[in-house]
Amino acid sequence: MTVSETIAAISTPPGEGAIALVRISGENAIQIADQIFRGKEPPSQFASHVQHLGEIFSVENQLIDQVVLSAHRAPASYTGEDLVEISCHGGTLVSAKVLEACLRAGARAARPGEFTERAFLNGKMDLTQAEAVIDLIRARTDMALRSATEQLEGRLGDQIRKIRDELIALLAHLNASIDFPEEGIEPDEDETLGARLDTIRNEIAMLLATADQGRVLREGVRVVIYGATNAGKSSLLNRLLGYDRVIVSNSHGTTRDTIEETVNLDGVPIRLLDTAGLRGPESELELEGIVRTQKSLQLADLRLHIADRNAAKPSHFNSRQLSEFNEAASDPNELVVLNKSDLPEDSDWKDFPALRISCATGDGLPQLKQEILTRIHQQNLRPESAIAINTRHRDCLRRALESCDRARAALSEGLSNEYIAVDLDQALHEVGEVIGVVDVEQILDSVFSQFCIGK
Ligand SMILES: Nc1nc2c(ncn2[C@@H]2O[C@H](COP(=O)(O)OP(=O)(O)OP(=O)(O)O)[C@@H](O)[C@H]2O)c(=O)[nH]1
Ligand SMILES: [Mg+2]
Repeated sequence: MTVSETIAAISTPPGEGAIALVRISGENAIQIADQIFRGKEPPSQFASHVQHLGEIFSVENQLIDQVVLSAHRAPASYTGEDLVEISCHGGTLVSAKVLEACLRAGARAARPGEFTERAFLNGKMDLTQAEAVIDLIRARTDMALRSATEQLEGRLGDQIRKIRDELIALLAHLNASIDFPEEGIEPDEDETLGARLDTIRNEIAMLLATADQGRVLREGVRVVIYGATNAGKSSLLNRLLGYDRVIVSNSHGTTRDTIEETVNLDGVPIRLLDTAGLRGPESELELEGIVRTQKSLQLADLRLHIADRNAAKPSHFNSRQLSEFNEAASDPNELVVLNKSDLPEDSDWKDFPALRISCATGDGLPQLKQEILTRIHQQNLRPESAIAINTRHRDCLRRALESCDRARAALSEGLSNEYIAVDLDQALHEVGEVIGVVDVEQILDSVFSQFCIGK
């Protein structure tokens, strides 16, 4: 597939830096470079991928900057098209002028992601790899970075292609036995067909099971800090973050809104939410804050219930009100923490089984961090495997799984192979969506190569 327009953009972030990179991609990229670059020889004479020193001039013949330019000839470039890279000085104005020169010489300003989109359209990468580029840029922990790198290398794409190939082979066999009965192609026995279907189904299900990991890698584990007013929730957020992000005060009801920050706990990204303290609200505003607390709790992967051990046990603690959030005291998603261990303990808390910490002195915080990680681990939220699908992949794979299940049910009900083939065809389409290939022609190719029908 060719894309005719030549595009250009500044590929480095805005602002001052040592170097800024301007890229041009498309059929006319090198010809545009010839128009604006002056050096020992024009870019059209450059060997591919070799950097040359020279100067960029505007169409009005004004010198803009001294640059280093390289031409990357199709198809051996990031986009798969002719690609020119110009490294100029990193001033905002300089790079803007270099870009302007490219545009006036005939390029069009690129849309966000358009270079990677072209790489995909020109078959340089599949969709999962294109998505990995953005994951890589956004990665905030080593684990997220590793996962993005592996996806960029095509590990997820390889798994998807394997499932597709199995589906294609199965469909090819089914279709051949339907369409060419005189060729003596025996349909698979129901049992064999069933077993092959089950294998495919399991492979899809295993990929689907990485969706939670994918969410954790891309967004983080949601940990919500909640409890009575003045318990020290905001102090805990500040402590875990390592700086004073939230206002802390001795008056009850200080925090009125939910506040979210990300911390990196031993490589696991954690989205930490501080919430408005729970009490009988004294104003509309406070009530709204408490409603938000409740909403956050519903979406939490882990809840940290903080209480002030220096004060009496709040009435909500073991009452029905609490059980709205917390069905069972032994809920693995709930961690009760008694704060202010530097102060004397109220008799209400005698022998109360909970972790004791002090946000004032930092006592017990290493244990709390460890316990948070243990709980996350127990929920399988700790990303271990590098393959982790995103929401779009999950949507495609869920539909594919349903199609496989329908095919399986059709088989169990003894329906004819035509019915099974319709569902498998659907599954093939849905699996293909993950990597951006939806080419059913391949089934025919596969039929011909496997069964020599054109003899
Ligand atoms: N002595 C002692 N005081 C603490 C500790 N943690 C917090 N405090 C104090 O307790 C008070 C309340 O702390 P916050 O962090 O604002 O409490 P909160 O739970 O966010 O309160 P609301 O936002 O009103 O719900 C402040 O005066 C803190 O300095 C602790 O470990 N020891
Ligand atoms: Mg607070």
